[in-house]
Amino acid sequence: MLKPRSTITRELINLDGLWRFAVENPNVPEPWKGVLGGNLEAAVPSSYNDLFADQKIRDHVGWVWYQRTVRVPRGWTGERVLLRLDAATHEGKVYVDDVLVARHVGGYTPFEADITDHLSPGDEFRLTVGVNNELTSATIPPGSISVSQDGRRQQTYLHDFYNYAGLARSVWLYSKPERHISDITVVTGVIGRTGVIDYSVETSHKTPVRVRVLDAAGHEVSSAEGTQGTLTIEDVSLWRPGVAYLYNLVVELLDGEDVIDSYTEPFGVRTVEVRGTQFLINGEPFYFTGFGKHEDTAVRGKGHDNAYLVHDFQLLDWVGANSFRTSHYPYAEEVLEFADRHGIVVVDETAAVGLNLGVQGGLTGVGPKPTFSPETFNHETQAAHAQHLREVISRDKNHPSVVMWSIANEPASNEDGAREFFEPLVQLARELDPTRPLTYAAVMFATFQNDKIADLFDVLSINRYYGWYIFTGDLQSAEIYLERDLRGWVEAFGKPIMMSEYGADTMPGQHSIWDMPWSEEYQQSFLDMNHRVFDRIDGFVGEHVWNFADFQTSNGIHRVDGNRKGVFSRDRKPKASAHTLRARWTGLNGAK
Ligand code: GCB
Repeated sequence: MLKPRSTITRELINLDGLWRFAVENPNVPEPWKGVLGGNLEAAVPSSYNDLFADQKIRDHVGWVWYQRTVRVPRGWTGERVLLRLDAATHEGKVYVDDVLVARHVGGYTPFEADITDHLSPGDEFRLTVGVNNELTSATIPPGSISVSQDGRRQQTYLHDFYNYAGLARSVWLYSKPERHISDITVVTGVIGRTGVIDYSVETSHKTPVRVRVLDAAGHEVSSAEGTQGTLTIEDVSLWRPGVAYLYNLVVELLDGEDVIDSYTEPFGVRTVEVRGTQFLINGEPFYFTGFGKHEDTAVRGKGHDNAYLVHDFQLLDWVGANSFRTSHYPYAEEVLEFADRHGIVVVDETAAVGLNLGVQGGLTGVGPKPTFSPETFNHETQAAHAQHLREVISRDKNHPSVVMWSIANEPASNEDGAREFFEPLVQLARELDPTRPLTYAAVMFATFQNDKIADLFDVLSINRYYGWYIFTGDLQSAEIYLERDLRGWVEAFGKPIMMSEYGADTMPGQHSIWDMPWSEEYQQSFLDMNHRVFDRIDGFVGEHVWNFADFQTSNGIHRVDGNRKGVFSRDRKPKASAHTLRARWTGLNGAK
């Protein structure tokens, strides 16, 4: 699905701002049929949960309603008119006046509605969006709903971040011509100093297509005709980690000499390959330094915010990070575009987090029921996962910053049924994108001896908390067990291996001269211990600390206003460990 853009044939109106807001009310069964009651307003984009001083809204399980009026520009006569929601977490229903025009399940991917036939240019209409935050065994991520003694519906889930919901990304009204470009795929290669670009274009009608490549200065450097083909760029400027270079692919639909639709897709020329135990970008070994992140800030929840976007990337640069993982869901497209422009490497993760009932068994890893079974996570869950994969890869396939897909975080890959669940998904991901390596982040209970799916993937991403959840405060034992564990994976699979999570909760201002968990010094020593181990292992391709910043979670006795494993606080102040990482990573310079 193409991101809406303004071009010479397309116009774009941003609908962000303050919308009327109401929580579902059994006395108003069809709230879209009139003006929403009450006097609440919600900011878009933002999660709604933390906006209001009302626990009932924060804890609500079910539908909430957003509403505003919109006018279709008079000049859009003859054009197709579309609404596009970058995300409605986790399910959205869109009404134009009284009419349902779109329904979409999946909280972190965009969807749109063609509303041309419901309106005339110049008309004003009532736009109402219902958003549902429920997670079940048929959603990705999964969850379950129970009813408390006093009749309240309560949402539980198996992932460690707060279930923020609402319209956390932008909403758009846009126009495109009747005969239009509907999709573009760009795959890049390099031969010597020549960039080789395989492109393919999908169109609504059979119409001649012209494509042109413009360099960063706007000069045309290559062109071709037809819906698919190969373009070459002589003396190509590569997209490199830390040194981004983007070209523009201008795609035009032609009717004789007339351009009837035009769309510009930025792209970078780079290659990604796993060879032996190396992860290669442009044929050169790449060592990941960085973090698992979250979309999470105070008040906004998961609401996209450009100020935080800029600042977070500044901090990544300051600390010497060259990459991050979009743990545990695909982030707003603005984030990937920014990474494309600034040369930050991204491991793009799906929202498949919590496919693991073993976590309910604490450190035993044995849950109350098997994770994969007809009663627990089943064909319906798998179908939702497959649909989510299709949407993520279709949205993100042209971003040069994205070098690998992580198709799940901490699934029960050690349990029976894991292979049957994941093998078809791996196959699907490879069909959708044969060019990028695949990984998943392996949970503590999945060891090199009992994991059932690692051989299906290209890169081993390992989440481990030696020195935190086990051997708490005993870094000497932690070091021995961590090394043994990682070496086991290396020897069993012979694939590149990276640490996709390691971290220790830390309260800023807590200090100790001892190995004292929660102190700033302990977080530093914990990281140092991990790094000593990584540096002793051949075939190690990277380290992503958990987490970039503190983030909100559901309530728990081991959470203090959320998860405190951030190297930065939630408001992005460095803990002492930020300086430890900075010293190491600016030294490594990504050139390990
Ligand atoms: C994990 C999860 C992550 C949690 C983290 C923790 O293994 O992947 O989502 O936040 O552990 O801090 O417990």
